[in-house]
Amino acid sequence: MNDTIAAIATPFGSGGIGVIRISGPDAFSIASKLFSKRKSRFETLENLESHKVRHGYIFDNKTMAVIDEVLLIPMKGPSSYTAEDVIEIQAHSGTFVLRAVLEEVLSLGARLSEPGEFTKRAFINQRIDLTQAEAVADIIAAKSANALKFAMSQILGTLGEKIQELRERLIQFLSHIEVNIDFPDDVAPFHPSENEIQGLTDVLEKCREYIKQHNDACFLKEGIRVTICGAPNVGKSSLMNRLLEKDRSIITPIPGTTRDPVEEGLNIDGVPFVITDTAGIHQTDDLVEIIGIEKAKDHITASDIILYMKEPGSVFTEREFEKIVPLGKKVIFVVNKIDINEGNLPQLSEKYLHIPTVEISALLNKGIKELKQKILNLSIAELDMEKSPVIPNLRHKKALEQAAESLEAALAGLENGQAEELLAIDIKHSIDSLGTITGETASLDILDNIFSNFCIGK
Ligand SMILES: Nc1nc2c(ncn2[C@@H]2O[C@H](COP(=O)(O)OP(=O)(O)OP(=O)(O)O)[C@@H](O)[C@H]2O)c(=O)[nH]1
Ligand SMILES: [Mg+2]
Repeated sequence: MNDTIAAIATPFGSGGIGVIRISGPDAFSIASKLFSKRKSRFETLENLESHKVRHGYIFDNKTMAVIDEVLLIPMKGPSSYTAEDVIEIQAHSGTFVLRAVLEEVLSLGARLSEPGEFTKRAFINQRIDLTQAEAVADIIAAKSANALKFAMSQILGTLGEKIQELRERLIQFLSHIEVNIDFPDDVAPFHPSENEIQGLTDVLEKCREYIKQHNDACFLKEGIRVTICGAPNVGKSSLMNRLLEKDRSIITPIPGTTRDPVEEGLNIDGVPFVITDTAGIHQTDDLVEIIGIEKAKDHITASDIILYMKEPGSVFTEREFEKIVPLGKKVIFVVNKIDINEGNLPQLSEKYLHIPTVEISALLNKGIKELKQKILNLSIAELDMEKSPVIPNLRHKKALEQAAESLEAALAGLENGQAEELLAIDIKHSIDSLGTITGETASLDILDNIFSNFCIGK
């Protein structure tokens, strides 16, 4: 933490501009040794005024040749990304030129940063909490408008603040118990008020609510898995291509065309999906088809929504349906090729009438919009995006589960008249678990794990 780090902060390859970032106590002195206002002669800048963009040139310190024409942005700590002295150099973006500038910076005493080290310094210097640091990675990885919205809410500190509120309520309760433990003779025996007990129950409820929000919304990051399945030749690949609006799967009149599952990302109204086209499921002796059908079944098991396809005129049997679709899965019944035989649709029995049905013609591109809308409705029915701006990630969820478990133990202990010392231990566990979310009590392992997933320069 006492040294100065540097890295190329923009992606490799050609582009408009590329940014080199330097952070640490020597950032300003390094900048003054390689940056000059004039291209003809090197002129050391005595004072780099903070937050003022300067135009100039980067020099090779040995040969005194100009490496690039740049903009230089000095930011004095703590008013910077890392809360340390930071220099950002906007150079031309080419792999060679950026490396040349970076090498110059390193030769003047900076060290190449590790992945996520700039953000880690922002966290260690307490400019941001751990949830905000994680949100930086989420913003970079966001694949949909909603994922970006939630990441932005987290970077503004919403989740961190909510967790902090819960922790503070528990800390208050704990201090009440501890007074009793430390000075048993001076104060009345420990009897939490109704209000205090209600407080614990409220915190527990909140933990459970956030866990539920994680479960409801985690698909926003990974994408909801949708698998198209059905008999050979019903038009699964044709539907796949219509959904994606591009020729991704091979379509032929020959049954058994698709063998390997074909997977592709799709965004519907800002919600990310992963759509899979699979081999037609039927009885066969063809070894390749058999393997394809096994893979299709694996995808069906792992998917969140199944598009079960049929043709008009074909028979719907419960036995076949139940063999393919696991109990409790979200299903949409898709009847394709309505251009051929509109009247004669497969009849669903009473038991399956609740399944949404959509009639389409993949060939004529009919009914695809309605199907997309049904897929969307089925996915986000339970999630109120406006009301829940706080979406914990998997790490937060695990910490919340631990916090909730300790709180349940504490509440049960209160009912059974458990000793104050044991009660204090449970409450303390809960406080510490919540602290790992914001980073207050996060171990080095947790920190390393989080920041090693960042890119270099962030
Ligand atoms: N008339 C009509 N033909 C269609 C429609 N959708 C697909 N087809 C035709 O049906 C045939 C099979 O289409 P595919 O999309 O390859 O069917 P599939 O279910 O992927 O078939 P397999 O991969 O072999 O299981 C092709 O000749 C398509 O042109 C439709 O809506 N109407
Ligand atoms: Mg196919």
